[in-house]
Order: sequence, then C-alpha cells, then structure tokens
Amino acid sequence: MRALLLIDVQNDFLPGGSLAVAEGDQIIPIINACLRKFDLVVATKDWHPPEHESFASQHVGHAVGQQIDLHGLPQILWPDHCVQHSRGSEFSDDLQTAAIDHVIYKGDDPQIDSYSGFFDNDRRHATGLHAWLQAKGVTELYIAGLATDYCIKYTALDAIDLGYRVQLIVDACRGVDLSPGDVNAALKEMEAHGVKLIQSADIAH
Ligand code: VGL
Ligand code: ZN
Repeated sequence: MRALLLIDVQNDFLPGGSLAVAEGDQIIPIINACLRKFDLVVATKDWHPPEHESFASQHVGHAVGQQIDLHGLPQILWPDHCVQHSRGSEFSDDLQTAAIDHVIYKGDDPQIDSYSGFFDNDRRHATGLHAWLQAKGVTELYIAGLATDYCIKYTALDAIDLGYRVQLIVDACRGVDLSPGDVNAALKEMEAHGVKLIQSADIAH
C-alpha cells in the first residue's frame, strides 16, 4: 500500500507567513494534482504552543537564525510560527484538504522541536504517524511539502530508518535555504540514504 505524506503545508510557511519559504505557494497546485492519484493521504501540522522554545522570542538576547543548545540538542531559533489554532497554523486555503485522511500534529512539547513527522528531535516521543501507517498497511511513502531542508529531510530519513520505501516529489517541495546550498545538500543526503527523488509527473495513477 502506498500513501502520500504532506509535510507542513501551512500558512506560516507560505508567502506572507511568519516563516515563509520562497515559492512555497508554487507547490500547492502540484500537490492538488498529486492528491487524485492516492487512495491514502496523511498530512502533518507543525503545532507549537505560544511559548515554544524553538522561538527566538523565548530567548532574551538571541535572534532568529542563531543556533543554541536547547536541553542538550542543537536548536536553530525561528520566528514565532504555526502557533496552535492560529491562522498561520492552518493549511493553505488553496490546498484540497478534503482529500486528507488523517492529520498528525507535531512540535507541541514546548521544550523540544519536532522536524520529523515521526518523532521529536530526540527521537524519544513518537507522533503516532508510524503506528497509523502500519495500521493501514502502508509500505511506500511519497513525500511532498515544506521545508525540504528541515521537516521533509528529517521525515524522509526517519521513514527510511523505519523501513519504508520513500519517494520524494521534488517539484512538490521547497526549502528554507538558510545557508544557500542547504536544499541541494538535503536532497543529496536523502538520496544517499535511499530516498528516490522523483517529479510529480512520474507518479503513476
Ligand atoms: C519547519 C522550521 C521550524 C519545517 C518547522 O516545517 O520545515 N522548519 N519548524
Ligand atoms: Zn516549527
């Protein structure tokens, strides 16, 4: 069984959002066209409490983009984004959300970030995504969304570790590229771990 896994297609990661990914909106029509090819679609939402410690606003004297040690893990500080129940946390209005079968929420513990759709960054707390996919008999994942160099990368690498066959729909993803080259490096790293890089046009019905 195969499933489409949409990562964080939320307003705050789209142009006009607080952590906007360049050209993030361009993936929406591509994703909508992909949705019709899948019987099973699961989506993640970045879902932070207002006091989430990945927010630069929670650290006096620190700025967005700085890296700190957060309870023993390296943490890049972000602008406030995807605050629970905020407009920025909602899926894009242009995304055909009726096709989404299940939503996984991540990043709700204020003390730790969760780039991966499967686990918190310390890999101790599972989000429930793996259990849900297993219950549905999914062995093959097609991944799309935002952002290539953070949540997509960590989700795809965990998916490989968990034994899924993973295809990344490259034209249906965009990245932050905090340092130019980060997106290309992320694609290379995923490919080296066994993620197959494809284009949306390659997906069979
Ligand atoms: C993401 C940074 C912070 C992502 C989420 O969805 O890639 N990036 N939170
Ligand atoms: Zn986040």
